Amino acid sequence: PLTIYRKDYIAPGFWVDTVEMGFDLDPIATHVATRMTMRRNPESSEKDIVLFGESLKLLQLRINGVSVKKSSYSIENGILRIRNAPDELTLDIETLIQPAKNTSLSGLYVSNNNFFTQCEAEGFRKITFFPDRPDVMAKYTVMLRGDKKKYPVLLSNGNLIAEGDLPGGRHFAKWEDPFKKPSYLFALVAGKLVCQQEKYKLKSGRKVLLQVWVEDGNLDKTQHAMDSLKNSIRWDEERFGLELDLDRFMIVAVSDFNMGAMENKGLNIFNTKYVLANPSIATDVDYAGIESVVGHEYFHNWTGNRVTCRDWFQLSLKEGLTVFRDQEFSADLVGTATGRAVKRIEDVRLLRQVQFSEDAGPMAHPVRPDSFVEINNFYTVTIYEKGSEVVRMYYTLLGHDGFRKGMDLYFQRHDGQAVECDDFRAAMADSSGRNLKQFERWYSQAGTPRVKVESSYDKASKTYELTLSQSCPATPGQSKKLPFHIPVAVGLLNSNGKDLVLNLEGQATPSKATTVVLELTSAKQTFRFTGVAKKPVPSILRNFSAPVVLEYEYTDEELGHLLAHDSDAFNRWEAGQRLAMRRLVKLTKSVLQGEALELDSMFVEALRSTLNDRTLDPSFRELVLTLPSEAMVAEEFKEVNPQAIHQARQFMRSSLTQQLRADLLTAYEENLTPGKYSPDAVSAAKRGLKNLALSYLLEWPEDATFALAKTQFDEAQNMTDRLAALTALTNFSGSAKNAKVSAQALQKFFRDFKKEALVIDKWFMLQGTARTTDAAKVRELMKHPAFTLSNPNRARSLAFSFCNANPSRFHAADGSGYALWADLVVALNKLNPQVAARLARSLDRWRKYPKALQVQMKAALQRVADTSKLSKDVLEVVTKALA
Ligand code: HT7
Ligand code: ZN
Repeated sequence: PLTIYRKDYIAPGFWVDTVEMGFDLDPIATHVATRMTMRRNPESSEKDIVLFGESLKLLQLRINGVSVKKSSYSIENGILRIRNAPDELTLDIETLIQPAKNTSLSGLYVSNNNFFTQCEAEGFRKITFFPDRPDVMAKYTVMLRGDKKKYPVLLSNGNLIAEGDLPGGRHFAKWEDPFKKPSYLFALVAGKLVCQQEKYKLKSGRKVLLQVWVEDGNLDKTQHAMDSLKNSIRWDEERFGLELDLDRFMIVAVSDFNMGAMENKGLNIFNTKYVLANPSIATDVDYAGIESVVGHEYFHNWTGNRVTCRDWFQLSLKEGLTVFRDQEFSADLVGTATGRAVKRIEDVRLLRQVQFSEDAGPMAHPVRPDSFVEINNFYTVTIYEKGSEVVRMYYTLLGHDGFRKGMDLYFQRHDGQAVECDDFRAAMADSSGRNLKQFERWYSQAGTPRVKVESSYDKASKTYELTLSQSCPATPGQSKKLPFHIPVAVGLLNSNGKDLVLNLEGQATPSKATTVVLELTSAKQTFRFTGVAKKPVPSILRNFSAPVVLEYEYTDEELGHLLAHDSDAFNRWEAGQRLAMRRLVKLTKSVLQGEALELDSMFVEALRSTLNDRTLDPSFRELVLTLPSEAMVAEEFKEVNPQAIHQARQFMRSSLTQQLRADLLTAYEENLTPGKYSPDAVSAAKRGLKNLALSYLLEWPEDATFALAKTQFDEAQNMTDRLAALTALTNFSGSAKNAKVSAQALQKFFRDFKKEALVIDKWFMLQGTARTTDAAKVRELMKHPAFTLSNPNRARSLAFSFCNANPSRFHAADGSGYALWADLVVALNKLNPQVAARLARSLDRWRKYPKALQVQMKAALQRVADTSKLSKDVLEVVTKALA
């Protein structure tokens, strides 16, 4: 397949100023008429008009009203090229498309008889021939026509400027977007939908119309999305001085959607998963997800839409920055210091578990990639989550106000433009006067840097030295790395657990500072603290100040000290994770060597005192008690044995339960949240700790705790408690009688919620990740009438959850997991290449497994690679995995 390189960028040969579109909506054949005014770009080396198009039937092509002669244009490999065009022109194009046949969910498609579009990254070219690249920005006017009964609602970007009836039971709506935008932000929605709407007053006093559109029957599930939208609008005004620039802002929910949501100008389209919520169908995690995704898409209006990307290699310019903004939004909404830390811990957990693994595999790429085959494969955790960490490092280096100045300068310089990651870095550098040249390597070099720290204390001179050295492993196409500019936030604790006031030699530290940011820019550097009366315990990489792996030889005692006292809540949690990880690695080795398994009391007691510390927020206690996942443990091994890791972790969980039973029961009882459900942080935190305690309690086969879970399941007043109880019941390994009760609960759950698609997704997910579920069980579940691969949420709920989140079963020795994976990827490839390619990534790390598994994984990969009519999406993933 064709590889596209960043270095080959050339500016477009023609700019487009205005686009007028007319749609005659019909699921079988939609007629699209497009008129664009174009002018030559004198600065481009491209002389022709270059338009992209895919799966289109071209009906008409006219320049200034005259049909273009066959000899003046060509269509080859998805490119319509017109030669000898005048410098200024009006281009008319008519195309015919087939939305009902479009199962890729990119371009114009049909879901539950309604029309939706998804144009990012390159879906607009499935609607009409167009310079479908983000640096071509134009003003759009859109006329929608369709059957009034079937499609009573007709929406597009911007403002509604006309609507009315047409002959034959049809009607029209005309929309005008006052802002110029790239084609990937175009959207239309048509069908039977209803909305919750509200007039909202901006800080400036201007009133705007907010709407949340859903299918009939779902209006009782829109309030949280509406509240999240209002919170987002207010937050962007307050934190960044950014106002909503439209008079109308719409969110539409669709159940068939490839990703989470899409930031189309003024008409955000969302996966129902990130809109619909009420206490009986959505969990606390769902509520938090809705808040952050609504925020994310709204924040794109400035970081992505007003200032967009020059080309898709710059994707992290908008995505990394917008993830940083949505993370800060959620943290600010919780408000408390612990709440912020909890959010930070959750974000870092995702980064480490998924992005660090990506960075160590065959798809590793820089935050600003140098090449791709299929851009849809580059909507990755590296672009999003690592990209956000890169933005966060500016924030750490420049401080709160310094970062804000940088953002202000960025908008001042680039509003209305399509720019590069370098332009963002320049705004941060120029506004602060700091040299951020070396910082560029965070964009150009892939791989997770490792920072090794050594300490030495000199009693005579009362100095404490930290020597930091950095390295970065080779990644595909990048064998040697240059040093990064790494901010390492450090504090020192005395023997009472109190922070020392720091004096860093050669650096002016703010008076009374207890955390300093060391700037590591060379391969190796030593930092010296003076006036240190006694040997301290260092708290390094506070708040996870850089996306690196920190290596420091802490003793268990030091980790216990940090877990008990560190003023930096992130590192307090981190100390507990290090204690747990050390033991999980040791236990896994014991499993592999057939040795007896044991858990030491130091660790158990450290967790006991955290669990019982009522001065700590329940959400923080929950995180400390949550063991590193099996995937995280796997990262510690050169060769991974998923069953051994599973056994070791399960042993740790059941030993903890055995020893902490009384404490867990107390935590359970103290954190009940009777009364009306509220998703607020305090109540959610209580439920989180209570349900964690429940999941532990059921690790030890005992009728009494099983009954506790059963009662919670039967009496739950909300989905958080109901699902937690059902998960615990399903994973319980007790008597046959209990197993029957669990199975009945699972059936009841299905019956009670069979009309709620998002809940049925949970039902499949729970089974996909259940400890007893093997590939055969997944195949059986795939035959269930409620299962379909055509709906991405449903496919993810079973197939992805099994392949990505049930490692010990997926990696079964008989290769049944891999055979299932290959069947699924091949089946999905025909329906929806984007979703297929995501699933294809489950075998990225096949080289990390024992030989016997490697052979089977390689064969499965090869089987997929050899499939005929493989999409370039899947081909890129499996080719890179096999390379
Ligand atoms: N910017 C949006 C990305 C997106 C997307 C990309 C490829 C295919 C389908 C897609 N749906 C949404 C989402 C976001 O980051 O906000
Ligand atoms: Zn985004």
